[in-house]
Amino acid sequence: MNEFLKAVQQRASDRPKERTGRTECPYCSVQCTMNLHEEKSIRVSRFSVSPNKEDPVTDGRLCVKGLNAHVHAVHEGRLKYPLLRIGASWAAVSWEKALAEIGGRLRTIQAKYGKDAVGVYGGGSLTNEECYLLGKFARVALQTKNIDYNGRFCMSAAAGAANLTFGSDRGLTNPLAEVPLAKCIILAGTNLAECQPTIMQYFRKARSEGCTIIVIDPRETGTSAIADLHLRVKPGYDAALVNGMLKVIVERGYVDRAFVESRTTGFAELEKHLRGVSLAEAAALSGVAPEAIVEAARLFGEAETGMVFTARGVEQHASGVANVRNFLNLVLLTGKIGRPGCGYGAITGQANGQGGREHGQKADQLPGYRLIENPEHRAYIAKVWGVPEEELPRKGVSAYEMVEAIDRGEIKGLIVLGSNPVVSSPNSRLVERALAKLEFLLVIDLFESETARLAHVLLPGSAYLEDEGTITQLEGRVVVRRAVKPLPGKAKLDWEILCLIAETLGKGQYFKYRSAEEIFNELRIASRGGIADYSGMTYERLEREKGLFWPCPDEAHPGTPRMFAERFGHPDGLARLVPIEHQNPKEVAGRKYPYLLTTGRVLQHYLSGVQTRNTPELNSKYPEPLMEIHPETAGEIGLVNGGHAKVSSRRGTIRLKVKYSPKIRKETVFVPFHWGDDRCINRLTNPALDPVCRMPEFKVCAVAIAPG
Ligand SMILES: Nc1nc2c(c(=O)[nH]1)N[C@H]1C(S)=C(S)[C@@H](COP(=O)(O)OP(=O)(O)OC[C@H]3O[C@@H](n4cnc5c(=O)[nH]c(N)nc54)[C@H](O)[C@@H]3O)O[C@H]1N2
Ligand SMILES: Nc1nc2c(c(=O)[nH]1)N[C@H]1C(S)=C(S)[C@@H](COP(=O)(O)OP(=O)(O)OC[C@H]3O[C@@H](n4cnc5c(=O)[nH]c(N)nc54)[C@H](O)[C@@H]3O)O[C@H]1N2
Ligand code: SF4
Ligand SMILES: [Mo]
Repeated sequence: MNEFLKAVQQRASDRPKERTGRTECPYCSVQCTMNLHEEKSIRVSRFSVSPNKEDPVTDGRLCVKGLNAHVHAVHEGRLKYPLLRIGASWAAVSWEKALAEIGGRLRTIQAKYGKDAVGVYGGGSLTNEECYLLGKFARVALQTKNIDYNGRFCMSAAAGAANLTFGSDRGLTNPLAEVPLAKCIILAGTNLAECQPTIMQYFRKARSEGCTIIVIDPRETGTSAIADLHLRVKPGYDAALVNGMLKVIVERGYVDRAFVESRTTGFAELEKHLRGVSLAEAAALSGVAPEAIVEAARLFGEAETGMVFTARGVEQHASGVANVRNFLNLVLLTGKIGRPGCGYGAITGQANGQGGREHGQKADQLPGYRLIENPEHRAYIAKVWGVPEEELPRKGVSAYEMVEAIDRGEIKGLIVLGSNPVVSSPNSRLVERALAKLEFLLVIDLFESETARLAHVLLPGSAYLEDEGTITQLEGRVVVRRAVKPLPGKAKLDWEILCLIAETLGKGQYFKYRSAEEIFNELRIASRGGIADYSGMTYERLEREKGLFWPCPDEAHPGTPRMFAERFGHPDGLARLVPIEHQNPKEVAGRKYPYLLTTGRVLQHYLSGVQTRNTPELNSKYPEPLMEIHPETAGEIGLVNGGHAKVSSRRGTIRLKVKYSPKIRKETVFVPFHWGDDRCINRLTNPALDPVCRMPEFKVCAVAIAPG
């Protein structure tokens, strides 16, 4: 047996077999902690969870997904053995055989077509250690430039905007504890009540202390229920709406002149641009009454303190970066950042949505938020990894563009870890078609996902209960998650699998880790001096101090809960105001496709749904996608509540159950995206990409609707 594999297996048998202890929810970015309990009887084990009252963020609150998260992890249907495709079926094989197959296939493809012919596709559910390792694996073990991850579909627009405007990107600039200090809060395109339910308490508390809450969303949600003012923007028109607000802010003298002068550049250009903006046009474009725009501007402008939060509703557009930058203009013009109760937050999505975009699994990036095209950054990381700088690949392409390259035959082999692109990518029919063309697809998952079904080799990876590592939650706080349960069957830890494949490719000397902590200690060095500097963090400190906020550049540093108190991240320390021209969405409603489709989430399901559809406690409450539609619009089309509709875009047609939603905009329908096959709404969505960050336009496309 391969010595390396022997060592991995020895470690597995040495690990404690305890099955109870403190863990963290694998789902959203709040990272609620909880205690897992096992009740053993002779034949079966029953698992349950209880809240952790000492949680630093949630005081022990858990949402329905967290309460049931363990169910998928202990599910009988978990993958337990490496599987090899034989014709239309799978054969369970040993790790030796699976690794030999993987090594052989990858080597053959790279010898025949070049190093870049193998791509790597990662995810934001992975720990920091695994995200870091995946980037290193692509650049050092495979030496391919083609690596990217599902965060392109998630945080990329907010990250792009924050980097351009502030010179640094951390989801929330302030800790959640400061939310109740804000006197006016704008929640734009974020449905916290269903997507991060356990932090709603902060917003409720703010409200009870006199804060005014403005929600910007085309439909009614659990979040809009707490709003004092709900602006039902037409999908795709946030930038136009904000231009209207900015105009009012300038004209009515709500600009914080001292802040603008001392902390920003670009005011003159922005002011000039706003002179050309008409409130009437902003209202007509965005579908929000001019009086409501003025009122929103007044409330935010007059408030002493205030915060703006955005999420995917504003960001998942082909103009996502510009949309977010306009909200940042609002924050900067009114001087509402860098002090208590004043700041901006891009609500991160996945468990490790934040850390996942910092340590090198992005096409253009190296660890610590460094850039792969920057000569100094390359030299530093090459030294940490012990490889010549010239051998590090250059920048690759974004997630959806990687799929297009597969479709064109330029990428022949792909490794997918922690994502299900067949369900979660826009224009998902193309993704299915492209992945089916691959000469070799390796998927490492917990279940046979829609993507895994197309694999040639399917490896059983680790769930959150089994896998130790650090996660950077939405505040920018890094926390340690400990393993509380052994792996099922022959499954292995995700990071061990990467090390094993590296060994098979003859690069084992760069991947000799014995624990996640050892990987973290290397990540700390790799991040030193970078924007996202973790070098002062140790597992011991992270546990003792209940997490640390980055940057944390040395072991005596307390971490940075509030960003930008004195300066922004650009070399001159100033933030950039910028004029934003409104752009129409890539598809507007027309004769053939007269309605607008927007997509998103429901409380009970998570992303592509592989984990939550395998959780009966959640799935039974919301078993199929419902299309939310205004009853009047439904009446015009001839649809009834609970009946079915056929929905078509330029890319395809699917059939969905109808749900009346009296407060959604009349031209807009909303469909959640947690299902595959003929219930996959991404068969309809538009893959038009943002020019800066390559985010697809998930949040608006034109559709036709008929009874069906
Ligand atoms: N229950 C649950 N929670 C989750 C997840 C999940 O799958 N399920 N996923 C996690 C992840 S990865 C993420 S990224 C976050 C996402 O969290 P959110 O971004 O809050 O979730 P979405 O439902 O995608 O979109 C939010 C809102 O945007 C609105 N919207 C649509 N189009 C527009 C528009 O053009 N402008 C504006 N202003 N609003 C618009 C939608 O109506 C929706 O209510 O949630 C995280 N939490
Ligand atoms: N229409 C539409 N599409 C969207 C969005 C939208 O709002 N609308 N939102 C986008 C957003 S924000 C996101 S984040 C993406 C996400 O979409 P995906 O990237 O597809 O995310 P998941 O469903 O989390 O996929 C995770 C896969 O990895 C597996 N998995 C989970 N945890 C682990 C682990 O620890 N180890 C291993 N080995 N496997 C694991 C799961 O079983 C699942 O098959 O979807 C995007 N797609
Ligand atoms: S899904 Fe989010 S809010 Fe719900 S328990 Fe998990 S981490 Fe907490
Ligand atoms: Mo996301």
